Amino acid sequence: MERTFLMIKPDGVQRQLVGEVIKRFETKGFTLVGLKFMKVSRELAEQHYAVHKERPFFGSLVEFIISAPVVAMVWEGKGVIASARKIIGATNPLNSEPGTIRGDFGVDVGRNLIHGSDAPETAQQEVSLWFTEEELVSWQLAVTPWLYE
Ligand code: DAT
Ligand code: MG
Repeated sequence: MERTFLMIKPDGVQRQLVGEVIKRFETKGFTLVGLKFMKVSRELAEQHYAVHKERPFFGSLVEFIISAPVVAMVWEGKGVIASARKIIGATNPLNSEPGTIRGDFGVDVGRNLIHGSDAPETAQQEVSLWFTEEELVSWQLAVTPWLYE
């Protein structure tokens, strides 16, 4: 079963959207397999966003991610990587469709509330960067037969 890494960024936590965000993934039918509330170290933030190292916003992005607590999560389900990106919405909240998390709650690209892995390879990398095997829980929702044919 596919897994993806999601992180509610400091703005999402400060805006008190943790429950709202988790609810959207729960009601969609995905399974939570990892969850932690944490302050992010500079080293982890830089590793996580290493692909953007040369971009002009890299410094402020890292400062922002380490500025206040985040919620790191791993979610599981059929097609969860691409589906989570759709639920999250476009990178710039002004371009995100209403009904998406960024479209419903954000206005600024530097305050877009949540991160989601963008592809199977990055999902795998990010899950193992943020979580140890022991921190991930393999379990099955009791409603599985009502979610999957
Ligand atoms: P996404 O988070 O949708 O995968 P990304 O990987 O292109 O977007 O960029 C990572 C984060 O960097 C993004 O969530 C917010 C920030 N960012 C991206 N483009 C930016 C820009 N032009 N100005 C400021 N911050 C930006
Ligand atoms: Mg990205």
